[in-house]
Amino acid sequence: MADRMHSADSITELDRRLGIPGIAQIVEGNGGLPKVRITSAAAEGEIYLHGAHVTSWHPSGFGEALFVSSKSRWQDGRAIRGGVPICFPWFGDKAGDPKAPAHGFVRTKSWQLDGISSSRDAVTVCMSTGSDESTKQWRPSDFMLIYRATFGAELRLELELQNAGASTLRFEEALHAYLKVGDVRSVSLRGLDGVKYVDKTDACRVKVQNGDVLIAGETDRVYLNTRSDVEVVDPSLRRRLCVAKDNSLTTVVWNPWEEKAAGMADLGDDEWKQMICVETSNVLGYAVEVAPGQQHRMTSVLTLAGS
Ligand code: TA6
Repeated sequence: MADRMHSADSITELDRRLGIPGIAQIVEGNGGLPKVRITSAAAEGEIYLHGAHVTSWHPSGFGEALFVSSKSRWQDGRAIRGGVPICFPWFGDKAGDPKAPAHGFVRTKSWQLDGISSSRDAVTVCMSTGSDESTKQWRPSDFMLIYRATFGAELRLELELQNAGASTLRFEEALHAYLKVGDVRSVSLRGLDGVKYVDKTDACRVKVQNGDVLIAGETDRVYLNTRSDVEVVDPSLRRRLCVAKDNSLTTVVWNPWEEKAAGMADLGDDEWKQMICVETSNVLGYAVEVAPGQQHRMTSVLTLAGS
């Protein structure tokens, strides 16, 4: 398993082996962490080996779609604030284990870069990570996670879990996407009307969404049993960001708002206004169970359109 592969030589070696000249280069990113930088006709983008973390995607003709905090940390063992963190094998706090890292352990791990391929209109980066000593202190399971990120006119993210163990593996998962918006106070989210949700800002009470989702305070909701696309309508940037998904039965919507944001060291003071998280996921009562030798794949597809 790849871990701590950050020397300049190893980055150069990785680029020599897997880079595609003029299209995909492996270079040193923030904090000296290696990243794949994509510059194709269809889109530009970035993904770090640290957490297999996509930090940038902008399809040609549009600006950046993802939010990354100016105060984010860029170091082993810490999560990047923004982009698309991968939450696995639990979401939020680990039940009964307050010492366990929030959102699991793969977003703070260095993943292995397995390959980069390019077609006429998209570039696919494939990474993987699996169970090892560091994961077994939290979860005894044997597993392999494979992640394919395709950068093109759409951003397609596929997370595949392979159960390499002898017993059924139960887990939660989320692609915790931070979408960049002009002003979160003026956006509306379509596609969740009539859907039940758990309101984490109100003692986890279960409520029903009425109409579009508007953000007028701290928002932390898990929408349940929904396969629907979510469209973020952004009048300030005059665009619509759509999140479509497959094999996902929950959607998390989050914005910390002012007060909570002020308490977050890795988020700039006013930056909460420029982000909304819409998270393709399987969490809470919709955790996934995979039998030995079987796999499960969850997909999220981001698209941008003018409005
Ligand atoms: O996805 C929403 C959420 O679970 C919130 O409860 C909030 O904690 C957020 O994730 C960020 O979590 P983090 O561990 O990255 O600070």
